[in-house]
Amino acid sequence: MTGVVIRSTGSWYEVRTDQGETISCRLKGVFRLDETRDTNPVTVGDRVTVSSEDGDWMITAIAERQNYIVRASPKHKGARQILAANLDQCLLIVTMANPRTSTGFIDRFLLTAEAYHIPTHIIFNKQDILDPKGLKKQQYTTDIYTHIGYPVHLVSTYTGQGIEELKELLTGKTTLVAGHSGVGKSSLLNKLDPALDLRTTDISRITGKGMHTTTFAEMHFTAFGGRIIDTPGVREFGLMHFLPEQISHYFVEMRPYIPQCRFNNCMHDNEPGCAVKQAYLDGHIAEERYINYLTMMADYKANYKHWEE
Ligand SMILES: Nc1nc2c(ncn2[C@@H]2O[C@H](COP(=O)(O)OP(=O)(O)O)[C@@H](O)[C@H]2O)c(=O)[nH]1
Ligand SMILES: [Mg+2]
Ligand SMILES: [Zn+2]
Repeated sequence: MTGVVIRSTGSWYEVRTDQGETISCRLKGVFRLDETRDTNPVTVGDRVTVSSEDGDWMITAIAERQNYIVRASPKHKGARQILAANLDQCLLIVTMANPRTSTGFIDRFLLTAEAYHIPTHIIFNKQDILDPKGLKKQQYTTDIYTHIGYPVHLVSTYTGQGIEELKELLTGKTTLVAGHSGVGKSSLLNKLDPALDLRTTDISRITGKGMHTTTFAEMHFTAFGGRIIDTPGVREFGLMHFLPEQISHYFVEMRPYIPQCRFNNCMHDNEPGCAVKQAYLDGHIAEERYINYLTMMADYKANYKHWEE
């Protein structure tokens, strides 16, 4: 039998079979011996083959992934955790209200999504509580992203603003929903399909960015015909699986300038004849994006020693 992994706890995997039944499975030992740096050999969204052995369901084969999205493992330094596989698109949920999402976080997520060619929409939630200052900040930020081709949607799970539009976007697709804890991911999914009945956390109980109510990524089948993967509040996306010289290629607006740099190993910082920096100075690349790029490069240097090798 074949199906899709909808939830994984590390030792048990829930699989929704193509017949529409949900079964709990274990993983055949052979997959654990794999020489990978991944902390999880099977992830939500994986297409698998299952068979019954001595009354237990076992995953016996994993289909090749079309794509996947990863982060640095929060527990094991140097290892990576595959968050989800076989995605049609990502929704990055952010808000300029409480807890405000930084463009640094947005850009890290976009970098990962670009690297794996997964189209991403940015959803600005909590429209109902933005004050004039928040609205101004939001306008400034949405302009940056729409200008470089990322679709932006303004929504409120409280008033219902933008919800129908999102439903259309999700119908018939497998979508990863990501964003900090407290931005309203679970509330949004409940609004899209009340039958999901996901737990939400009162904002007053969310301290900083460390609170996680969703412990594991999980795929939901919605009434309107979409597959949605809800993820734990993702704090950080690690960069360790990228080469430093690749990073600028995943900043879409930098791409056309890169071939015009004087040195073909230009890192677009202080090298003479850098076309990317010139484009920034000429106002063709947003300051926040350029600064976030430099911050990521500095971060990379500080954290990954093989940089110099
Ligand atoms: N004002 C306002 N609050 C919201 C909105 N959506 C969610 N919230 C609140 O934000 C908090 C966190 O929501 P939750 O869905 O648990 O966030 P998650 O951690 O991203 O899943 C809860 O107190 C929600 O009631 C919204 O559109 N407007
Ligand atoms: Mg949640
Ligand atoms: Zn350059």
